Amino acid sequence: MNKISVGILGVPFDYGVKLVGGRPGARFGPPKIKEELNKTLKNKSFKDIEIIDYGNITPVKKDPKKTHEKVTLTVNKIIKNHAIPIVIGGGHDISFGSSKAIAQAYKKIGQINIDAHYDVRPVIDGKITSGTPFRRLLEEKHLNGKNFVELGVHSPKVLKEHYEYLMQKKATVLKLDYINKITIEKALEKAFLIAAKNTNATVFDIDIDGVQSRFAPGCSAPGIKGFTKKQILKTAYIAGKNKNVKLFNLMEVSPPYDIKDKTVKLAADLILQFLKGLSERKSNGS
Ligand SMILES: [Mn+2]
Repeated sequence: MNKISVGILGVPFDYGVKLVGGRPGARFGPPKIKEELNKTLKNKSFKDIEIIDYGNITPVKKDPKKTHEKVTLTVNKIIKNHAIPIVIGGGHDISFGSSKAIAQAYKKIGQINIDAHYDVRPVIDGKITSGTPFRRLLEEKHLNGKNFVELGVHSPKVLKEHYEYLMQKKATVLKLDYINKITIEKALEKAFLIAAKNTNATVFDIDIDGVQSRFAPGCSAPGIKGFTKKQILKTAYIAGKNKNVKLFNLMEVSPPYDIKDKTVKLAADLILQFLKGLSERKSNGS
């Protein structure tokens, strides 16, 4: 019986957060989250899953584009080794690099993003900020809007023109209030169907700022509103279980703003839930 391989890659880079005017600090996320994860994995291993640490990308200083290119190359390598990558940020701009690798490998992809924001800001004057990853994926045709689902937006600060851009691209937006009305399970069921329609792989993203600040204070832009801890853990489990999911991007955890390692611990728990889901994917024979 073959094991499922998982490749964990850290990207300690938050220059994109600085460029958008946010509070940098997410570059400290990968080592802290890995440390926490390894502590837990010592006592709790998944017998059907082999976990390989691919280390951390050495970022190209003040150069998101080149850093993302390095991410794409390494994620390609992980895929070639038949492993499912889990990419830990860093700023959310990094997801462009990892999702692009999945698009190269699988041709047609779907993308699900759990986030307080849309992250479809345009790249102005070549400035690739942490608010741009999905705009870039859509514009560079790695992703078709019809297979893109955003879950959890609630902030009154999100721009109307970004919403309109998404509608024009035929993307799907499920706002927090609506998700709470229909339940997170139902919302994800919808999201995964949309992402899988006529595609070969689905990418699953969590921006930790989509979670309520009482559970995840350690990020650039914490908000009082958002998903609960229970909800977000459920999303990672469901994503792990879904056989179409070929990449998990876990972004924006910023240890310098964390309180008692709450956010780092939550991030490690999210990976564990994803792994738990993956191990069940296996036993389903899928
Ligand atoms: Mn984001």
